[in-house]
Amino acid sequence: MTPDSAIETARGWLRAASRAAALTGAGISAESGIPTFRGAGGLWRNYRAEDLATPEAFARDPKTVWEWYDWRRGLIRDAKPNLGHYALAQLERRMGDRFVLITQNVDGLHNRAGSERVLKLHGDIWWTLCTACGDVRSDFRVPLPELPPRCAACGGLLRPGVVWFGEPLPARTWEQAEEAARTCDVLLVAGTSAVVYPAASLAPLARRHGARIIEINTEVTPLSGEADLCLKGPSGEILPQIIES
Ligand code: BV8
Ligand code: ZN
Repeated sequence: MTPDSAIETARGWLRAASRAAALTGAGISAESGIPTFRGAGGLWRNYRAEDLATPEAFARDPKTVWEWYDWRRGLIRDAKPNLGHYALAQLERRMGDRFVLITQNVDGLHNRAGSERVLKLHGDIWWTLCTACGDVRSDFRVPLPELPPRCAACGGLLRPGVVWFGEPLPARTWEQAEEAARTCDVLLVAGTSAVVYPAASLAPLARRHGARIIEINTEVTPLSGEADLCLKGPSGEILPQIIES
């Protein structure tokens, strides 16, 4: 299928959908200058993200893990949402609660682009959690005054409010994401390598419930063979084309 007719088909499916959902990954923020996990930018001081985003790494060396998050918070603070984020915010305005946005990203760019209902499967880099007293709060300071940062309430060690490998996803959020996948007619899957679970199980779940899967990615992924439509290219260019009214 030529890209134009594929774009036209995707637009038609989306317009005809009574319920739609989108699952986004790090690739949707790539055009905002934020490195993806498994692309070239996924390396930091020769560490792999998978080696830093774990409770074991944090227990062993909280300072180094926080240096990575502090560096990313700085990048994200200076980044701007791109046209892909804005297109999904527009889709939410058009469809209301018939549209659900699910993200694996912790950068908060969907919110900054105007999306109001965002299911954050892996948490939010702007939240901290106290490992001693459980205090949870948003903290936008960049850079943080000390690494690792300390709890204002009890002086305990803070951790980033994100879900690390080996940790369960927030239960209510995950239930809502599964419900969205089961009930949507169209699922857009944009900018994800589809290798991290359980997030990667949402597209097969949607498909089993009769949804059409539209993948938007610059590469082929393990999902590509199952998607009903694969739109190859940057999400910042493709999402506006398939969503514009
Ligand atoms: C859990 C938050 C259980 C932190 C993240 C073996 C087999 C299968 C599964 C497992 C296994 N071993 C372990 C597991 C489970 C594990 C997992 O899936 N591991 C993978 C690596 C195999 N999962 C977990 O541990 C999860 N928890 O299972 O708990 C449990 C249950 C009950 C009780 C106790 C335990 C937790 C997973 C969450 C981990 N946290 N992030 C942080 O961000 O700092 S995951 C991390 O990867 C990010 O959230 C990221 O979003 C996510 C997925 O990556 P992607 O978003 O897809 O990004 P990636 O770089 O990979 O790909 C970018 C894509 O964009 C590419 O395809 C590229 O082509 C494309 N792209 C680039 N530019 C563009 C573009 N596309 C469009 N436009 C562009 N411009
Ligand atoms: Zn505390």
